[in-house]
Amino acid sequence: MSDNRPDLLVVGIFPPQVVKALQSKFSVHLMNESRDVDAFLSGIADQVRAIAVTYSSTPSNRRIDGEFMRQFPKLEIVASFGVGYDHVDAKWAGAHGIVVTNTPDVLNEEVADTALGLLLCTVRELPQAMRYLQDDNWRRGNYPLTATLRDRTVGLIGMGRIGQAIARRLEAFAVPVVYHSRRPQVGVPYRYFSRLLDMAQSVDVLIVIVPGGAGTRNLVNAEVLEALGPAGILINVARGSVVDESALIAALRDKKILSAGLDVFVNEPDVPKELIEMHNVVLLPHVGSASIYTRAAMGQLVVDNLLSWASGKGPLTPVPETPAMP
Ligand code: NAP
Ligand code: 8YV
Repeated sequence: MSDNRPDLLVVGIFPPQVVKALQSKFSVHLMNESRDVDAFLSGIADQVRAIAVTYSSTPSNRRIDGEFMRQFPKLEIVASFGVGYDHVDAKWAGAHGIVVTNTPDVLNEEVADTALGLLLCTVRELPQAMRYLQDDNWRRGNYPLTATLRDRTVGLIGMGRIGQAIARRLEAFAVPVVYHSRRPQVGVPYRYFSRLLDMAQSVDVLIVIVPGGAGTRNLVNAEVLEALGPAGILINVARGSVVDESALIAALRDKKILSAGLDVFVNEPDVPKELIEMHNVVLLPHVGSASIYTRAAMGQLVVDNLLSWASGKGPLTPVPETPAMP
């Protein structure tokens, strides 16, 4: 320890204002700036009491699993940037007295906006129409007519914080909403399906907004896509792992579903070539929460969690798997 501030390891790339705020209260070690990561980590392992981590698409980032956390005998808290924390083994952390925090709620509206934007772009082929204009095709004729949101029912896979923000927007579009989750969500007016397959059979759009990780891996598989049917549209703003990517590619290629709008992929930032070359997809580079405003709020919540923990008051937004107090 260089002074009496707690030693904090930063994994992944944080906005500069977050790093600055952390540097004023912690002795900060930036893993992504080290040339020899293993030597860097073993040099600070005995001092690190806190980790700040981003769910990042950069290959240099690491999963915060038991093997990683075990290196730091004094580790007390892992503060993750983002609401999804499938890159952190929270169960292992909880079993070893380490608290994990995430950044819920502050991004709900942004991600819901992105989901609706992606849905509209996918149904009405708006990015494809723009490319048509840019390629100077308009003077040869109008862009072909597209599908519509009218007469569609949307099935949300997940009716949590962001799911409910998406549903509210769909209500304003006069689009009927139904949902699937493991148990009914108290206080929402939408029809609940306990079986995803039943819901896929009765809707025209599926929007995926559940956590990633083992519990949801390949939840949307070939059978679900087949049930969605040839007019069906899949929107994924959750995690790539929730959708069987090979089954999705096959379903799009074989016209088992109409189209897909994807903000997330199995192996980011690698996106399968087959998807990139398809016409009936809209693909985004994981930008669900990526506005200056919302990323600042998420960064601030990471800082506030760490400050609250360091002051002895306990973290503000611990995840359910880990203890609420330091
Ligand atoms: P949340 O409030 O915890 O809601 C999660 C929902 O998923 C709940 O309705 C939950 O209901 C359901 N669920 C969980 N496990 C399930 C399972 N195995 N099968 C079916 N339903 C399941 O989470 P949130 O704040 O809305 O965030 C959701 C996820 O969105 C995050 O975890 C993250 O991965 C993703 N996300 C992506 C972006 C982006 O940039 N694209 C941005 C933010 C978040 P039950 O517990 O009753 O099943
Ligand atoms: C961010 C996200 O892309 O919150 C999440 O779960 O996926 C996004 O908001 C991510 O957290 C940035 O690291």
